[in-house]
Amino acid sequence: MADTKKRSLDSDNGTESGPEKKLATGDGDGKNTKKPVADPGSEAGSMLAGFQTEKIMRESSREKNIFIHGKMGSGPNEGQDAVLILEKTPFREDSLAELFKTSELKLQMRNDIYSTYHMHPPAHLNDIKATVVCPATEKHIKKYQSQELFLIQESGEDYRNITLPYIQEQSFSVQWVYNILEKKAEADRIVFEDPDPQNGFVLLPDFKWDQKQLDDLYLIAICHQREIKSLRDLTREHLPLLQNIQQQGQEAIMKRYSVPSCRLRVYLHYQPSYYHLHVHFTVLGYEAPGCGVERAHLLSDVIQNLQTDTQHYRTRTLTYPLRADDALLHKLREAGRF
Ligand code: M7G
Repeated sequence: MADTKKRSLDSDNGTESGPEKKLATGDGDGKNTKKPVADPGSEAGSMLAGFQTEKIMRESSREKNIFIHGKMGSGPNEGQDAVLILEKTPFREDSLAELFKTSELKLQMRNDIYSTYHMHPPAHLNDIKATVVCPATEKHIKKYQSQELFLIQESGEDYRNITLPYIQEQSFSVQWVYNILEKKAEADRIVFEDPDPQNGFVLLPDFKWDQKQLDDLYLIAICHQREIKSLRDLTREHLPLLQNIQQQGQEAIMKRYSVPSCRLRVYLHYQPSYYHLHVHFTVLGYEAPGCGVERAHLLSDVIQNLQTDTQHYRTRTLTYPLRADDALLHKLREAGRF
């Protein structure tokens, strides 16, 4: 069984052995080639230099991240609303020796056998993952704002009468999904693709994963079919698609990262943020945001439920959390459903 805990995926000496391969590229068939990746970092330059913070939306010293709403200070998006997420990256076992050797250490305090230090590693061992959403809509800003959550019980009828019209009216654009499917973006990140228009999908790293280590492995499989919005649309006719995603997705992850299927949590979100069917693959032991019981539906359960009843997800009451300021919550409340 692969030890995913402290495995690094970006060894500086570039050696490729087992799962410690560089993640540079995929050529779409699951092979790990050595083609150089376009370095998106080079185009970013100092685009955050004039970033103006308007509000700290969320911050966690335990998770070492901060969610900021602000305005871009320079570049083509100057003055536009943006969400900026900064997150300290996990430690990598393979860089520890270099960390010890090259960091500057300043004594903070010493007492008996105890001492604490400020450690200043060189820049390349001290990176912060930055995610920028720009221009950010009001809905994006709300998505990242900490808010009280309420659990909703949505019947099949509620879905058809309230949720579906709401989704059709206002949900996040899925342009980024189409860009992936059409190879207009992230093409060099594709780990596996089955191009079949009915049952095929693209598997690639989720943008929450920096791919530097396996202990927070996170990939998404995006199906080629465009008309499946979410779990609610699934019937038995989609079983070949779902089984294909499960099987080929797991195989591709085993091949590329040496993480076996028994170490993977494979699930769909209900509600998702983006209404184009996709499946999340995260490694067990990593508490990925949204992997809790109130939002995640294991793909294997979904498959079994559809095998038992083709109308399962059309008729069953589904439970999920909504944020206090979510317009859908207000619509359900207006209809006396909450
Ligand atoms: P979701 O269940 O619709 O919503 O999952 P969530 O974001 O509330 O979990 C969408 C998944 O796609 C999430 O895990 C996102 O991190 C991921 N994702 C979102 N965007 C905009 C991108 C993107 O541009 N590229 C990639 N690779 N992943 C993305």
